[in-house]
Amino acid sequence: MLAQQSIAISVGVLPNSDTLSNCPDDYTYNRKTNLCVKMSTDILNLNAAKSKCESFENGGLVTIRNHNQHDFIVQELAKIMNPPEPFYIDGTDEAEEGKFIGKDGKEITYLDWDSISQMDMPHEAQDFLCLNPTEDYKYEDVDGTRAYRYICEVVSK
Ligand SMILES: [Ca+2]
Repeated sequence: MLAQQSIAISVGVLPNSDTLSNCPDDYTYNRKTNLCVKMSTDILNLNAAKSKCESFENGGLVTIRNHNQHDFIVQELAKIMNPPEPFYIDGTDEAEEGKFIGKDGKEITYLDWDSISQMDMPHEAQDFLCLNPTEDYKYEDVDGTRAYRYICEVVSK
């Protein structure tokens, strides 16, 4: 006699145009900007923050490429942060002063500096980007040693 086999029917969720196939559950996907991001709840120095974001495949600190993406991030931060705090994002000018390179190796041409960054200490020692909470999350260059919140992204495959 043949054993009765139970047939498992998997109830799959149909792919939704508002999601990215490899965007993790606890990340937020924004279709307009094609960003899949997560704002950290912990605070870490730059290297530790970077490693944490990289624990997901195709993950890293978020690279902001244009005004729309920056706007989206600022809006998300406004929803969750009160009072606002600094956040690390991707981009470094370690190799060549003043030329910020993203994690994909390409230059970041969208740089929305705050009013103080370009006038303060020598920039040789400040090679990383952070969003300045006191100036609408515009950019500040920092040395990466301080523990801040950070924004991770997972890039589409
Ligand atoms: Ca620098």
